[in-house]
Amino acid sequence: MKIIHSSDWHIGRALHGRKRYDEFESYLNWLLETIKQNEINAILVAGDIFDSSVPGNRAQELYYRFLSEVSSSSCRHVVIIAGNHDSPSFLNAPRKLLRFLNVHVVGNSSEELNDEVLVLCDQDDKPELIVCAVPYLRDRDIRSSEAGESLEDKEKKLLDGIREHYAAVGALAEQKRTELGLDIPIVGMGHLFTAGGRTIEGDGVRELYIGSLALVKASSFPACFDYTALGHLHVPQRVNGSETIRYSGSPLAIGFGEANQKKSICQVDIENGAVTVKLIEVPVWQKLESIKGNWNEIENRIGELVAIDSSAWLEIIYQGDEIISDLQERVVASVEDSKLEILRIKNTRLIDRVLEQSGIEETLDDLDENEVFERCLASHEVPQDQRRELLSTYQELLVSYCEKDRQKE
Ligand SMILES: [Mn+2]
Repeated sequence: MKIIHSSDWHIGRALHGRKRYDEFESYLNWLLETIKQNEINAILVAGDIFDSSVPGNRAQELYYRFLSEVSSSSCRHVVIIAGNHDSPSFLNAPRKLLRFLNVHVVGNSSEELNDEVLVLCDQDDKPELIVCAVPYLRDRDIRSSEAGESLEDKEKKLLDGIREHYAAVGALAEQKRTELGLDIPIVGMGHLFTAGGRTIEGDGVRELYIGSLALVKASSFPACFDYTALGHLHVPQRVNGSETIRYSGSPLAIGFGEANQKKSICQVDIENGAVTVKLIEVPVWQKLESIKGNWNEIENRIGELVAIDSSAWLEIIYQGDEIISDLQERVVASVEDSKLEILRIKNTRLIDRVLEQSGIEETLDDLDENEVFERCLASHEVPQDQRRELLSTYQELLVSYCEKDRQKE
């Protein structure tokens, strides 16, 4: 049994306003070729298929074209779970139709555990693999909140709920395997943040749960899982050093912070109970580079890139002491007649200086949601001892806002 595990495609996501459909298309074409060449039998996509809960038509076209092409290849099974960026009802809407292509979609968790425990059969209709396809578990899917609960109570309930959910699907998978009387592998899936996971600033990994303690432990996954295919973190990594509990990571660098990262997908081979995992590196179709430093350093690096006829997309972060008021003009002039494209210019010096005075040059783009709220608390002179609770209440509100499935009617 040869399986590919990928996640966090974020189809449709733009980078500082620059659309990236060519890269998404190149990735899906490459993935299809890789599946054919390596004679892969199943692909598991662990959430965040789309970047938005209302993906544009071009994003949808890429997704459906990939599904129709993959289903006519050696790949007998496609299993897709929703991530926190996906709309569960949007992913679920075509699920009955997609079943005819051997594509299984699990958009949300329901009372019916059978929907998450899939028995997949080979071409002779003989069961060959069980997949516990657990989607991103929304707070309301698992936790029944009560008035007057402390933050710690809420977090504990959430973690207990996630662990119990995995224990229940694991038990059901084992029960099904026993009933079948076949020694077939069980693979788990999930879209969550595990304790010890690595992220990179600016990678757009949205905080999933309220507070910071609610990180799922690797031991929450049942022992019967031969492999656990996770999504959400964009850096490819093992969980807790385990070879068989992994994040595949995103196939594209989602932000400049990931520019130098090697992206990969996991190929998981399961043969007579033995699991081997190898990483297949994803090619880079669009080079990204972040150039930081004083003006001389920035100018020199741009010069080097122009000389090699680079077509990289650049982020320029000016950190020099000298005050440069025409930074934008200088940068634009330095890439003139080249293939380089400037996506973002940040003048930290200017911000530092102006912040000392009035803060007016700071734009919303430079702050995340929590920082905006912290500024709000500061400007209203809210006492320090009240801020922690207000911030956690605000985060709770933010999570429930992000999790609302607006397209659902
Ligand atoms: Mn995610």
